[in-house]
Amino acid sequence: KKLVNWTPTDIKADMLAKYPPKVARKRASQILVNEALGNETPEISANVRTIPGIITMRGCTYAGCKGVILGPTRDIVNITHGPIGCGFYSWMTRRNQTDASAEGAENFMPYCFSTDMQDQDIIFGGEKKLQAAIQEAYDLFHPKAIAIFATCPVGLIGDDIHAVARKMKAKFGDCNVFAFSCEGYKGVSQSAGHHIANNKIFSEVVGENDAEKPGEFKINLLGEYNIGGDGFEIDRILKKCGITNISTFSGNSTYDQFASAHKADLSAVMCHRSINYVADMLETKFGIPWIKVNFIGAKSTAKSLRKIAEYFGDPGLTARVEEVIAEEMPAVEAVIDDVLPRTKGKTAMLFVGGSRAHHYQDLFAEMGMKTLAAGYEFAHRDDYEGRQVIPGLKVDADSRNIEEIEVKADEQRYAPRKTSEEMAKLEAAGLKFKEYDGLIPDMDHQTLVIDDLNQYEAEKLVEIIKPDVFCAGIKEKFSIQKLGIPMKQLHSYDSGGPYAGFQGAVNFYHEIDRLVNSKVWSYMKAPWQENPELSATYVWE
Ligand code: CFN
Ligand code: HCA
Repeated sequence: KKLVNWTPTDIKADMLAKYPPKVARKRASQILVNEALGNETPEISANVRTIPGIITMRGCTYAGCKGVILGPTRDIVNITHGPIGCGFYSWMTRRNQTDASAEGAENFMPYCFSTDMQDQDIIFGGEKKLQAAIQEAYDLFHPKAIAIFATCPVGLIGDDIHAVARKMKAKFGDCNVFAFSCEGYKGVSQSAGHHIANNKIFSEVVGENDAEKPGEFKINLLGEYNIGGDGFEIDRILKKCGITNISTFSGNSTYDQFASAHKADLSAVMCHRSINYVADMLETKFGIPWIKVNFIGAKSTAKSLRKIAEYFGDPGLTARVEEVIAEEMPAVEAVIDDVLPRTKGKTAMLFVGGSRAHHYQDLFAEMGMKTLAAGYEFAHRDDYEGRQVIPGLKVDADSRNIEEIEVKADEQRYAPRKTSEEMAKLEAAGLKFKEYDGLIPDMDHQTLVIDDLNQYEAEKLVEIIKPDVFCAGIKEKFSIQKLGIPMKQLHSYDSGGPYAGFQGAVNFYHEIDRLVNSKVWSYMKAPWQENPELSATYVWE
């Protein structure tokens, strides 16, 4: 069935119609009917504050720092300085897996460490309580490192968490203690939290262990968080190819992996949004170049392996990569052949974080499914546009001024897309540029690209377009399903995964096939089915 009397431009207008004029103007710049053509990528407004009152899908800076970046490192004790809710709700909800099976390996991830601030701590200050918590964690576990994360009230009352960290580090002598000013309200979204976390890991930990790492073709895998075991599948494939992953930021990671990252030959960047600046800093400080990869989708996995092999230029590695692809692809193709008659022509919408709304389109394309609308919660313009990056950009590492850092880093990246002559001139002047894929140029014409989608617009999109599957997070899960549309969580993968690499692609094909072909959704009555006047204007045939 196809919507016949509405164009994407009409849909955009309909979504904006109910807003007050000022809100409509702002949202209009974040909703794009895609008309990307060759070098002409249209501009979208991104990484701007959500309008108060709108029910955003976004998370906070604390979530980005503690939950996303540091959460998956198993041998650092992560203490949340704040009321217990912040620690509790970021405790194991992201499904980042780890493998601590090696003898003697430490794993603090199952614990939830928090200072559990109370009213009196807010009134009289929480530094003493924090100091006691650090001491307690040290006495109990003797970890290599303790990290402290500020929540909103800590910033408001002005506890000096950095001073406490310095004092305890000096006191212990054998345990690195560092703190993150990642109060939830800082910045625009969780993206600011990634930046705060990564800057500190870079300045406090990277480069600490200078011992050579064994193995050939050494890479860092940046921006892979081992959700649902994705990182395990990628590591299986890399190992099979003879590529040595010495450090993942930060899925299945350890303190020592960060400390040794400067010993790699190449950084491969999976999620650009959460870590591009670390790739740049590794290049500037240690001379390690980086390339963009994507292990979501079987074809993208093959392409990424070839890209890594091409970088090393070793005939043995190139041959081995081809062998691995040839070995893995038949199982993938067999499942595609099976599901394709049932999935071909179906439609999807993806509104997820800062990279998956883009990466997962490859998996849907492999199943013959079209993405009609997509967008990020908090990505920046470079993720949408795939613009050139100038390696070696200077980032101010003072994490207290994160808004300025994020804006400065963006300004350096969003020089308007250059013509080839302009590029040649700049390259002759010694500047190097990188191109990577962007969501906008990769999507079809007349699709909708929407930044920071909200509850109201999500329902409107579903009402008008009725996709076969909607992908987002837990806050969207049930409101979408109540509209009779299957909803797949692409953050936590619901209870599934891995979806990365070859075996992950097979898992995904099976799950989506089951989801979009289940009759159960037709038993749900959406509001517009009970009140037909709501959708009377949309004609389907
Ligand atoms: S694992 Fe990553 S892939 S790190 Fe980032 S931008 Fe979040 S936690 Mo949720 S699923 Fe999501 Fe990405 Fe990178 Fe995850 S799309 S929102 S902050 N994300
Ligand atoms: C976060 C983490 C999150 C939330 C997912 C969701 C994740 O942003 O705090 O909304 O379902 O992947 O766990 O993105």
